[in-house]
Amino acid sequence: MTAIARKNMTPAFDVVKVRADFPILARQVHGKPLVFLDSAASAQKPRAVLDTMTRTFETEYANVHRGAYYLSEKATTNYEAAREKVRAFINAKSAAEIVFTKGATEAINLVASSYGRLVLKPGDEIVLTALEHHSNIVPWQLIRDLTGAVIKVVPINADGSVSLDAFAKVIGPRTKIVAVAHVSNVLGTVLPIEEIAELTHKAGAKLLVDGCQGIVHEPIDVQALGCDFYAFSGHKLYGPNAIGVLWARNELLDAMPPYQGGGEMISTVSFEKSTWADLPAKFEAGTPPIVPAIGLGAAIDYLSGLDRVAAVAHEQDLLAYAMAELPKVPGVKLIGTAQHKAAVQSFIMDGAHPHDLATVLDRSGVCVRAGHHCAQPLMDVLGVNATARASFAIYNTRADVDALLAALHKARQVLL
Ligand code: C6P
Repeated sequence: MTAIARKNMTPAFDVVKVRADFPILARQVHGKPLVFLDSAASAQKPRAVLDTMTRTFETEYANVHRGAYYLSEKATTNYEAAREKVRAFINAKSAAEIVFTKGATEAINLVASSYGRLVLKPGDEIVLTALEHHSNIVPWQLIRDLTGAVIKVVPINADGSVSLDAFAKVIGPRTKIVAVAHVSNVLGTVLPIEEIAELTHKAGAKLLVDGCQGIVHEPIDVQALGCDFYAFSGHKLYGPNAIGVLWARNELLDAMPPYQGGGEMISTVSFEKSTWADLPAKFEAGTPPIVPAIGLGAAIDYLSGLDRVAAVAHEQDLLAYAMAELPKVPGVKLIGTAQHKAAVQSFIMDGAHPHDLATVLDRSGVCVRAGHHCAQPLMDVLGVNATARASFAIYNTRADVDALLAALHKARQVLL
């Protein structure tokens, strides 16, 4: 083993082996080794996922739940096996509680539209936080405007944390729904979901967790978290895009009206009246994302084969290293310094627009995201138009952080 390989290894987590599982990491961009620090936007895919999807298309593809022939039965078995893998991965009680969607955005829209329509009356309150992604704001605005409900916002602290006191002040007798990110995609803040669930339930309301970033960075047990809805996207979890998951308690899904109508979600149809299929089909209208779901199952198999506790420790090491070293680059300021953080770090550089910064970093092979990260209200609170953001995944190394730091020094010379 080379010295570089040894430097990149923590005892329980073999990042060199993990990197070898992700073919794209071997490529260069602009003649430089790829340093991919934008996994919060979409993670790269291990070969196991790519191979599973190719094999499915090449040898086991047909529509699901319809055909009385071998291939359709095989595809159906694989699709439903993926649902069971998701169930086990998040410790849901039953596979009927796992609804496949095309992403977290659709999952949240489903809840806002269906559950929101069921429970919200004029004057009822929907509680969000100031750090939410647009996907956990706009669906609630749409249902607010239809029902006459009101949106209330829990403020954040200067370091990007959200205190329980602030929740306690905003959640009240009119609160029907609390909807919060598990992990902020901009600040990396991890929200105290179990405690928020307690406050929510004390008020007789339900808690939706936008788990897009949360599920990536720590093992999830939806029953232990105590929330009522948990939404996430496959593409951030090393799976394909066009697949997401809504988990909800069975009794809630049972009570909720369908979100979309069409094939698959019905039991009977006549021009007078239609009746609905059992869960989870009631919420899966039309031909579902068959191969993406199977690909997500492969991503879950892949992650389950790793020591996830060691993986979290590895990512936390990268975060701590980046948080210590980034401010040493002249003019660089960290945005998001809460105590409990996942491996996502926003920053700005004095005198350089984050977009220009990201463009210059790219010339060094370093991919970071720049912009408002679909969190414009948060940008307003922070008093910035945009940030640059480095997000770390299981395949990143301290050498990647070093490459970012070197590229930032170079960028200063180009931009300032
Ligand atoms: N964030 C980023 O931060 P979709 O597009 O449905 O897969 O995920 C939407 C979404 C919802 N909630 C959170 C907390 C998110 O981070 C995201 C996606 C990406 O780069 C794209 S804006």
